[in-house]
Amino acid sequence: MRIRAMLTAAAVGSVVLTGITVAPSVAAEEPGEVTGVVTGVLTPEEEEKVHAEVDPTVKVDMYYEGKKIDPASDWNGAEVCAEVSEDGTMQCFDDSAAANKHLAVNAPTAEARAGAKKALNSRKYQDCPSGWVCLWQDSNFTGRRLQWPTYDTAKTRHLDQYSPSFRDKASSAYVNRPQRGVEMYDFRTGMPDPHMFLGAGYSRYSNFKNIDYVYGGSWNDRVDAIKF
Ligand SMILES: [Ca+2]
Repeated sequence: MRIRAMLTAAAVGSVVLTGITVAPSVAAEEPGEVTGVVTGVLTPEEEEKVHAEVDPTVKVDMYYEGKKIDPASDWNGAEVCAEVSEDGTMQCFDDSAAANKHLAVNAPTAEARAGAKKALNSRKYQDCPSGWVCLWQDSNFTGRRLQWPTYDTAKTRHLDQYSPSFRDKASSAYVNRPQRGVEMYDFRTGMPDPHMFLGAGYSRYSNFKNIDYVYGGSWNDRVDAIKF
């Protein structure tokens, strides 16, 4: 892995200024659709400027697994390539997870590093579609997942109903809808059943270990039923 140059603050500034002007896709967490598209032709001055800025004969160096990719080949099996230096150098990866892991540390700007880090840490919850409630077996929205749609009225399901049973397994959750929270239960014999409420409004719970359980400990691996 080679990163060519550490950029100075001034250079970073110039990257921002000369970057793509469709800003929402850079900064927004969940960018909305672009509603307007403008098409047309360049003025002669604009044309001269853009031609001066790009030279298709100057090839960009692309690296994958520590080696330069043969320009005559495809990407040697890589799936994602990202610019990692202001000189245009590209680093290629097997998948998004590998890319974000590398870029969280090595991307050329602080903003790009932060974005990669965020994507690396929270990407998984987006696997739960809008309008659904999801429970994962592991923390940080990983492992086996169960998901339930939003009906007109709330339903209750015992997690022992699934095969293999999901009872005492849930560790993270995402309520991916604007309204109606979720209630979860732990059935206990000989003592009142604890319950907890997950808020509506696209709320995420990355680790049930962070949620206190009324009899001590946490809610991790305790949920027996869900009302959604
Ligand atoms: Ca339980």
